[in-house]
Amino acid sequence: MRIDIITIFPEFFDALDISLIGKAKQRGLIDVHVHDLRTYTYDRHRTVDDTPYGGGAGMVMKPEPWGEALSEVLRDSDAVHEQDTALSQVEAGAEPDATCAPLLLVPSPAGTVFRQPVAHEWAEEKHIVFACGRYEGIDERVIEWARERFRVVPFSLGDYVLNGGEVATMAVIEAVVRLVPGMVGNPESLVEESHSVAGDALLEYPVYTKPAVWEGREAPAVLLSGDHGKVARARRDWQLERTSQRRPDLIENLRTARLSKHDVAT
Ligand code: 6GU
Repeated sequence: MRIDIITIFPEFFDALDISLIGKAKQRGLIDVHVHDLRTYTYDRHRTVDDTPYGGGAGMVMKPEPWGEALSEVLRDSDAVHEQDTALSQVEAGAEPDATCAPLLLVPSPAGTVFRQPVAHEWAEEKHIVFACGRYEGIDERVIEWARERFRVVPFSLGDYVLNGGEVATMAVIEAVVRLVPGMVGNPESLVEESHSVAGDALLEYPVYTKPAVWEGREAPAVLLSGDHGKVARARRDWQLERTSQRRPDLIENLRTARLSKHDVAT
């Protein structure tokens, strides 16, 4: 998977060399390219924003640097695509796909909320581009122009406001890259975790390790019983208890999902 990031804060992404993502880069599972938006400005002050037409607070990102940056990424993407097409032709039965335009992800508090099922979809992509703007936004004509060249998805992490798209981009990269085939050692751990698509969409149960007693607190006896059935039932109870306390909305989703499955079956 190739990932391009366009930002006015390229240093933010130095952290991609750490931990799991760093390993993915070293192993060649992902190929990350960070572009400084100011490279595509030509004035002395390298201006990327301006006051909004119609008035109002804050600044809006100017369209011209975005047009240039995205055009450069598109030229690189053609190379990615040609490489891949050549490979699949060698593999036989080369299938022309209509989904070859790169995916352009635009972090915005006005986007649709990013969730785990979407992380699984994006983990299958060949080329993802992140356009990190400031929260007041990029001139809307850039998005319209980009829709003719990319598959554009404005996304949000949730109902709160960040100053720019960089932290949201890091979050999505971490969520997506760990799902890229070959990333996680034991795929079973992906099923059990919170919000898992294949699992039950309940929160994870609390976990314990040695020592058996710490600061006078005992680990739950059932976990030391060696009875796998009992352990599984206890964990299921803890999951339900924790989820109904912290995320009652997930319990409601589960109920409606079960109901609709029942409707189909009968
Ligand atoms: Cl993706 N961007 C910004 N600027 N703020 C956010 C967000 C994204 N998600 C939640 N708040």
